[in-house]
Amino acid sequence: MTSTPLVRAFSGVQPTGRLHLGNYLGAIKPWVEHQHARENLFCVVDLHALTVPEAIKSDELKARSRNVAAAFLAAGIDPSVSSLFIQSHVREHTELTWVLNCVTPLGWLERMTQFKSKSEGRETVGTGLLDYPVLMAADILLYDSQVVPVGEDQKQHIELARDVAVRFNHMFGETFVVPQPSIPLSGARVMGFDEPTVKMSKSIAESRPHHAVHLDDAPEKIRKSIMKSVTDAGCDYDPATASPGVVNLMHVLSAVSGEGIPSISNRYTGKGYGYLKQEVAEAVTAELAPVQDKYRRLLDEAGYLDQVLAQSTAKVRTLAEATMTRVRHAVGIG
Ligand code: AQP
Repeated sequence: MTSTPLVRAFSGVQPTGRLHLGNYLGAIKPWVEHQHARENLFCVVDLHALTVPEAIKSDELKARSRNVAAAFLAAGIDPSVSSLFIQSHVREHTELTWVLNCVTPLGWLERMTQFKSKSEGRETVGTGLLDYPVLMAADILLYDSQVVPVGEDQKQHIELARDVAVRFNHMFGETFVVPQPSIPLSGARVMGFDEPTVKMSKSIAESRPHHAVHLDDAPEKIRKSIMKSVTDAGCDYDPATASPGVVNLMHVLSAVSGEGIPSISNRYTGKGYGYLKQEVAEAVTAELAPVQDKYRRLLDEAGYLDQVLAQSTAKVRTLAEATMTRVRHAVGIG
């Protein structure tokens, strides 16, 4: 009897700062939930972190990459079914990026909303920031990934990866698998607790203490940030009309507990927002407690983490080398 091969999924997180609840609910938690139904490659994308060089102190980047890898394991990534590695340890990511750069029209990159928002107000912008989506396309296409689980903010980049794959295949013959995004229903866009009209973000959280809940925050800090979260003066839980802060809290609760938004909205109708905040704070604290415990243990006994990273890197390198052999042959290099 032959078994159907599992769908291969690739996803990554940048080591640009401490991971927050948005990274956890939008990306890591859904990865963990689906990992036994897929073949998974989880990557700490440190080359992406270099696109904002001033945010990175070189002595910190290595440590941050390890911390993100430890957070993946702590959140439940199982290395017996998932590969966990650091992007810069597999050189083919940069080689494929160059090849893809040469087939990607500049206009496609200039249209990316993340490039526009991250370059806004800056005097100079590194070419790497513009090229970020091509590096991301290379990450995905290098492993013949069929599915890319991400938060909603990355949807446009996945569409670009698809377009690049189709264009390359058209120019040089069938070489790449065309990937699909996989976006969770709840938690796909967690908003800042201090400003619920902007996406919760690592870089904003660096300078605003109650913007985010970090995965390694103490329980008192988690409660404080959620209890202080911005709502409004009314009492509206209808997801169609409620203020962004209330909708955000309901989505966070739904993503953590699995309860649907209509049910949460019904339960709270007629009650003050303080009750909802209280429940969200308790649910998030309880959800993160075992993750935090395991995270501390993993960083204390680093040998296990190094072993997982080394084994995974060796495994994924084989896949990357096979793809690059095809690509070099298709374009006539190497
Ligand atoms: N607020 C969010 N809600 C839901 N999902 C989110 N993700 C990020 N923010 C949210 C998802 O987390 C994964 C990893 O993201 P990333 O670190 O690679 O890049 P990012 O989206 O740029 O994350 P940040 O936190 O906003 O970092 P900075 O401030 O450094 O740019 C992705 O799947 C993303 O969708």
